[in-house]
Amino acid sequence: MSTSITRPRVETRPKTERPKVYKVILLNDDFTPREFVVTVLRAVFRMSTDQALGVMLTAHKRGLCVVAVYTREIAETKATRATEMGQQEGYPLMFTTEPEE
Ligand code: TYC
Repeated sequence: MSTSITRPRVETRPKTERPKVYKVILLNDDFTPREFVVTVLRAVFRMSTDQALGVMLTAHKRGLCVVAVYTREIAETKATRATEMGQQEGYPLMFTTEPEE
């Protein structure tokens, strides 16, 4: 009688999938006061005043600035909340989201 040996199959395929992340992008406009943009960045994205000033000035000079990167739901919630803070004051302040490559 022959004896057969069964070895466990070993999974060698590397797992390369990463959770998709989304950028929150701040767009410049000509009407929202600089100080208000800083207030929104501090409140919604929990930035220090220095960080918020840097992001606001980058958007002001270049037209836009990546604020932060999150999972899709968090990115969309924060972009909506931040945009709505501007709308409540009658400002055209706009945050958008975009998947990161
Ligand atoms: N450009 C605005 C101003 O001069 C300030 C501002 C900066 C508005 C960044 C939006 O994303 C922004 N009052």
